[in-house]
Amino acid sequence: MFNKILIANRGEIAIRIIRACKEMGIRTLAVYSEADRESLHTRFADGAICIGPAKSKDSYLNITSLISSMEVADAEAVHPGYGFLAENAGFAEACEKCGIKFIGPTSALMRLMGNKVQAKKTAEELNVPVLPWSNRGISDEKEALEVSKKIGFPVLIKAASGGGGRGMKLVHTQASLASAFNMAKMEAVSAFGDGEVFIEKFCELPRHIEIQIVADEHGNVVHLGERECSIQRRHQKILEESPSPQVDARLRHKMGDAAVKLAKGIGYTNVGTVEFLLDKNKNFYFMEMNTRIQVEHPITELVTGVDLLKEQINIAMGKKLTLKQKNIAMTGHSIECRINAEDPKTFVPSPGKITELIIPGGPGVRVDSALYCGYTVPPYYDNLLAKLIVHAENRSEAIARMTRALEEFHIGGIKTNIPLHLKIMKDHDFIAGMTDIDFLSRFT
Ligand code: MV4
Repeated sequence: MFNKILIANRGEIAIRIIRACKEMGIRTLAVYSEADRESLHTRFADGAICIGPAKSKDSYLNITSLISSMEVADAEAVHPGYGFLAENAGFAEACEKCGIKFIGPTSALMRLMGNKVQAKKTAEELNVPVLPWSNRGISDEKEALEVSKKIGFPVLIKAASGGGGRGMKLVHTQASLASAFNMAKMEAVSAFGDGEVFIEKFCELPRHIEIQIVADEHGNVVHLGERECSIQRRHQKILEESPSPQVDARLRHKMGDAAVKLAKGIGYTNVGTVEFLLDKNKNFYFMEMNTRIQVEHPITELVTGVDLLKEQINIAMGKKLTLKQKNIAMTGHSIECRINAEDPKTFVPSPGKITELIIPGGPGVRVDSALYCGYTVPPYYDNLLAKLIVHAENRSEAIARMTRALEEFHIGGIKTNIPLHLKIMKDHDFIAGMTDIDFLSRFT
């Protein structure tokens, strides 16, 4: 049993973690930057330590400060949340060396899945479907051309250390390959400090479907079905739902099996997400594995009734899963809207003081947020203000519920994307469940 957990994060996810700890009788230690003195997570935790200046690099990403905070305050485990150090294998390794339990998989597994060439190779070896690809990192133009011809244009050049869609180059013809290849390599060096790239067959207008998995430290793995995450802009998701309107029980079973096979094959532990692309013909292909709790985890919690944060903590304490695959069912339909501090038309961030706040409620509504009236949203971090999550008996009722909850939601003093979400709720393609990854660019 953990006595005290340090929460190496801020905002709504820090609060989500504190809530789980409190219900489990575990003490919590918050950390905060100088810009977050007035943040709700510092008040909700049992204790709080300032770890540095506003800039993430100097505070939430400062591994030395975090480790010494844990030692000073006697915290035996750390929850990284999402973003910041959540997928930093170096941080997980530093914790392992200091005898601090990192609530997540091992540093070795994070490193394996963090390299997209290694991850893909591993998936392929385990017979998880992948798109035709170079089968290795590609270092020169000549190799790139040979491989691309074999795969067939169009191809995508991706950074091995990239992920989340950053640093991809689409190449339609042989003539434009060399320059795109060299550019991709250079950009990969400057963005990730690693110039390794690989080449993959381009999949046109796919959907992004991901499977949630839960794995204990005794070899038991289950999946909790899928999330449909195609509605995004520049690789930032803005709305997610579960189940996907495009996935039936048979496909869910196949994708879930593939995700569990991968997790078991690599000895994965804690919660994780296996990302797939689903093409027009409903073939699915492994893309990446995320080794963290994700922003959109609540929709899975609402349709399965599983508390993913408590699962994470119990697993990290060495407990065996009590979940059994045959007992996991998806009930009803859940949608999450990410409410961001931004102009709904230009997407320009809009930090500032919240002067009025009315939070929606009523049946089937959940709001995960760190907002309060009078709070000033700092300009230094991501602009997620709140996650508005609904659960209803079926998809059309979930859309109706989300519409009325969005109408109730009032945030005064700053701009938010609530109007954009209301527009999506009325869109015919959305209502029909026709949401591929280009939905939002067609829409705005
Ligand atoms: C692709 C693809 C098309 N073909 N790979 C972007 C995020 C990363 N996980 C993988 N990504 C993509 N990989 C092939 N071979 C299109 C995307 C992609 C995308 C995927 C999921 C959600 C949104 C996306 C937006 C643009 C591109």
